[in-house]
Amino acid sequence: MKTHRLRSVSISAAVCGLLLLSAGPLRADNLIVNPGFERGEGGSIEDWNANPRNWKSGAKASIDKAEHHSGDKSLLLEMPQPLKSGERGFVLVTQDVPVEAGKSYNLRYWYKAQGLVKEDRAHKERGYANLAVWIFWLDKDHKSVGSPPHSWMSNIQTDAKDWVKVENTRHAQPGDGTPFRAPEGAVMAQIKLQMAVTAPDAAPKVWLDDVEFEEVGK
Ligand SMILES: [Ca+2]
Repeated sequence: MKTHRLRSVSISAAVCGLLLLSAGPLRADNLIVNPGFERGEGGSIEDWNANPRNWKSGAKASIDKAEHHSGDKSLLLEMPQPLKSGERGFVLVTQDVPVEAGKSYNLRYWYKAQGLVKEDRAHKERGYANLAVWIFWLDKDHKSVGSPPHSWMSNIQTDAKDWVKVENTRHAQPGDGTPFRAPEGAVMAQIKLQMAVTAPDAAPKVWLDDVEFEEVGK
């Protein structure tokens, strides 16, 4: 029987303590992961929450390889079939990003759109088809905080043949100013990209790319 005598080797435990110092601001860091929708295939959109159970009347979201602002892909929100009577189409894609209460953030994105329908208040029966972008502010228990607990950035109802940049806009809250300030108690911003359709004949397509959410001044 062989006995292997192992030489006693003094191994100094290498503790790789990474001291995270508060580095000075160099450039703005985009807090969105997979902002250009380059990672994902079909209905599998990495790092984003895209749950078909929340979608209605055939509206859907997917990674699109035909259109892109950056890279090779974009996010497509679409209503492939016109609605049946009384239906409402809806599709939602979200991402939660960490924020600090009291700090301000820029939100921008690029989009293209075809088939959107502008609401006509004199003819509400004609319905609408829009791209809406929201920020919902959430506390550590994932509950809404703030008054109001959200910022409605966009309510886009007109088409764009070419890529259009949207940055720090406000819809319906003109007094709020921009950029977007995280309210007291907020630890998370939920970025919501959604398309809603009530127009009976509409079959819109909206492409989104390069979603950027960054702390102001970083
Ligand atoms: Ca892209």
